[in-house]
Amino acid sequence: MALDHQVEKERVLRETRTAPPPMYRVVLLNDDYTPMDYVIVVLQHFFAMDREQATVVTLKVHNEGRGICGVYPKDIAATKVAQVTEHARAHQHPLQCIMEVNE
Ligand code: NFA
Repeated sequence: MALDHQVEKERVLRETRTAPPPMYRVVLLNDDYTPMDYVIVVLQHFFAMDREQATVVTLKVHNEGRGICGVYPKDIAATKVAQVTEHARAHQHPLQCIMEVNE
């Protein structure tokens, strides 16, 4: 009967449902050596911020020790961390960029 069919469809949906994949925060950590202007440029370039947003995040990192650059799926977050770290090392800055699960 059509009703049995609908009930069965609902059971299959219930039993095959999976949680959405976790998202990851990309976080910058403060240090005593990386120039403020460099961090602002990095945030504009790799995280598509305008200068004003980038300045807010940079000052947050400087004053509070860390700041969130964005929240992404795992592979995108890992690529951002690698790109920022490579760019910083290529310019001899000790800037640290990490990712952490967002719940
Ligand atoms: N604390 C750094 C300085 O005073 C600036 C900085 C900001 C470094 C954000 C790293 C991240 N030059």
